[in-house]
Amino acid sequence: MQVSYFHVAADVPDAIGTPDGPDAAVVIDVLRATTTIAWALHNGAEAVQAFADLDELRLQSQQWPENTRLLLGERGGRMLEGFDLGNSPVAVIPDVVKGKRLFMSTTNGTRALQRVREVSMVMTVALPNRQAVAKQLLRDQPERVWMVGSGWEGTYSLEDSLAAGALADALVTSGAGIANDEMQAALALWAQWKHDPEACLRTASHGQRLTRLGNHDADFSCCAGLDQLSVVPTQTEPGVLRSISV
Ligand code: 3SL
Repeated sequence: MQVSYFHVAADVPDAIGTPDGPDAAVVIDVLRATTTIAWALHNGAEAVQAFADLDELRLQSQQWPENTRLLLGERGGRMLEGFDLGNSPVAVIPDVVKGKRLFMSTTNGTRALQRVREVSMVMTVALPNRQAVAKQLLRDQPERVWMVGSGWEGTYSLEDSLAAGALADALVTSGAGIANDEMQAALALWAQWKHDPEACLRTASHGQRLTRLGNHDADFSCCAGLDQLSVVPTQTEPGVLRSISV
């Protein structure tokens, strides 16, 4: 297995679906989309359906029974008008999400998912399910794995690189190879912050943005919690993530 990391969707090479393309893609949005997805599926959501485009989300969600759907999302960190939930991983508790389909759109995370949706194996990872995703990859042994960060509006984000390094660390110790410099740098970042990931999240520019928007202490703590969940959010049809437990 060879693992590469791309900081943002726009860096992903145009090779998906060709012999040079990936066998698996792993999307990362630590603050907060892929953390929320992991917790929502862990807490019993039927599926998370991700949309880059809000009009498309509204259209598709209306075709779903009202009592089993929830609209979840944000722009710029703020909950969207008319939506049921923002993008906080501590809000997707069992009482709220169990049995529901979550129609989700976020500033960056769902765009990254859209970029790789044609890859035959697509998963999402965050710090709470890092080891679960590593186990699944080690079991499936895709030859070429592309991790994709969500960043912020096309720019690098520290916390996504941290999680890429955390996942790579678990893979490399089981024999995976590093395929690009971005992945090497992410590993170095993980080595620096692994004893205090929450400090890294709070230092990151998006962490600071969330702090400016209000108290997000519970979100920081949740997003920084390492290896707590066994759920592997896996794309089972285009844009739809379901829970696979390892
Ligand atoms: O950018 C995203 O997709 C979101 O995760 C950002 S936020 O943390 O919800 O503001």
